[in-house]
Amino acid sequence: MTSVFVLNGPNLNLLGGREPDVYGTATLADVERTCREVAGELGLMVDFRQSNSEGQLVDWLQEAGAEAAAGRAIGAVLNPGAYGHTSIALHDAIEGTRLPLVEVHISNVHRREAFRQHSYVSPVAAGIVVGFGVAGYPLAIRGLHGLAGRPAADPGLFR
Ligand code: CA2
Repeated sequence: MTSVFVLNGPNLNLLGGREPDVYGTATLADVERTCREVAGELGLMVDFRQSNSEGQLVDWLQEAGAEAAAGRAIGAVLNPGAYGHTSIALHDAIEGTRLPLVEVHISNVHRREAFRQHSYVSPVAAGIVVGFGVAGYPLAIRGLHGLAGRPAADPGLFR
């Protein structure tokens, strides 16, 4: 069975606790459940992970890239958290493995502080889902599934 990786970066383990006005009240366990439901509808398994460590996320992106290259995964949904705004290493891991990836941010980062309005992940993402709350995760899985099988060199263009 084909899988989809859903990777979460720093502090997303805190979801559902503080800052409900920004991030809502759903926990990361709730997000995982929703991802499994939508992936199940699409005939996909979910590999759902969270880490506060940049290097761990790089390792997981490389693993997801190898699984995608082998045809065992359709790619990854990534909420990079704050590393999206800072990490060239995440950018390089995605680009270097040609991993089909959809970037998710729960909040609309473009309505927030200037430092959240740049992403090192976006230029190497096939698609971006921003500002829909945790509903962005199932949207991203559906979007990635819709892109699956398109040429890797042109993953983001619909013709
Ligand atoms: O909107 C998003 O999904 C973010 O990736 C969330 C990150 C933030 O640094 C990005 O700019 C946008 C923060 C992760 C969640 O942090 C929490 C902190 C306290 C309580 C709940 C979540």
